[in-house]
Amino acid sequence: MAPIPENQQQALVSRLMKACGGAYTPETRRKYFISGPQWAAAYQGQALFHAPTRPAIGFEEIIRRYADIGIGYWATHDTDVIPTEILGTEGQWEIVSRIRKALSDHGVHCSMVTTETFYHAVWAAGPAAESPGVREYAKLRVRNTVDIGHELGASFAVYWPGSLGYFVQGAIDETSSLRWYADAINAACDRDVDVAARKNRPTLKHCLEAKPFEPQAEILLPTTDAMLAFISSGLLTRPEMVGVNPEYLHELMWGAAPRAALARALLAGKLFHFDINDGYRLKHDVDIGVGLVNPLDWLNVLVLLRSHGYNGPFNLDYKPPRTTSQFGVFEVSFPTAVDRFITLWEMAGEVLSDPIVKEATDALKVGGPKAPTHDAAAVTAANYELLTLHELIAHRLVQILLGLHRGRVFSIPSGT
Ligand code: 3MF
Ligand code: MG
Ligand code: MG
Repeated sequence: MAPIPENQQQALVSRLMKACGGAYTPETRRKYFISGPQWAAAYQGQALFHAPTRPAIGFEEIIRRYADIGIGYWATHDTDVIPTEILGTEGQWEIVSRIRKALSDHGVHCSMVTTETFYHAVWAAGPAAESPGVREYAKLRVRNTVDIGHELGASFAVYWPGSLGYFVQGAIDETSSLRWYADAINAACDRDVDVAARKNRPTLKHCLEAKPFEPQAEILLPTTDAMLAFISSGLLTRPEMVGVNPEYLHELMWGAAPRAALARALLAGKLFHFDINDGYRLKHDVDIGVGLVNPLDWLNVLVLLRSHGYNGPFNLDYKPPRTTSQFGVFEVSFPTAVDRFITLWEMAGEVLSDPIVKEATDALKVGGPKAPTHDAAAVTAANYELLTLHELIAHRLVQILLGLHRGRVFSIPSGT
């Protein structure tokens, strides 16, 4: 193959993208509660060891591009769109009204707002630092985000306390930090109750998002389970308003089974919001697009969520790779992420109605003949052969994932 001239490269990408097929229409994509974060599309490819690879891009263009793709919801940090210096001042409302216009021009809804409590130097010691001044500032910021959320018509507010922790131990008392962090969440909920009453809107769903490490070396609330314990610790004054926003990869990062972590949140009635992406166990937060690494695990996750009626947002909290161009972000990265999600979601529906999976799971639940309860050997024998169904079900799930349940087989060519 000859070198591809620069001015023919986008056309090549577009042609191969089309050849991939399997794309859903924007109308179909809009039927799912999929949200596109401002920060994901605006990510320029930078990191500690990486310079940016893409130009800056503003919210107006991102909202327009999301709308074209068929991503019907948008989410943002306060500082993704408003400079820190004018947050909480009159100046921010001019920007908020421009956002409202962009959203309404393109028929996109703001689903979620979140407060950035990790980037600016003011958070060097975290949002629940020893200094009362920093903590008052943190309250101002979360209250202000609640105000912005109501103004933009959001239903969810997310909190990721990734800087609630430390690099060196011994300088802070963790129990104080956790109490102070609860004070900030309480301030946000109190403000929400007031604003919601004034605007005649429902209160927001406040969602805590955990990540086991990064950016701090040690994080005080590192897992969704820790968040669930925090919610019921007695420190929150309105725990009924607070739930969780698990992120698929954040659970995988500490070695969890994301599906099991989600199940625990479902049981607690606290699964409000879900950040979707992919990556590897026990590695840093690589934020790869959903389904590119663990499609089988993703299928299983979605089977769980479908079977328990989860109806919250699926937030595309990933980072288009730094090898993807700005053109590629909107022509390849987002549409393919959305389409893999839709495919896996529909496949999960196929799993739930698959006669083999159904008969096997029903048989496991009904069990073998009644055996004397005190007799372990008899109870074992009564169910022994049925348990092979566990592996059979796992095989069936792979068949559904690979389309083999529709009869696709591979044969070895004769003569080899
Ligand atoms: C970091 C994250 C965050 C949170 C966001 C939402 C930048 O790993 O996942 O995204 O999702 O702050 O509040
Ligand atoms: Mg996230
Ligand atoms: Mg993340």
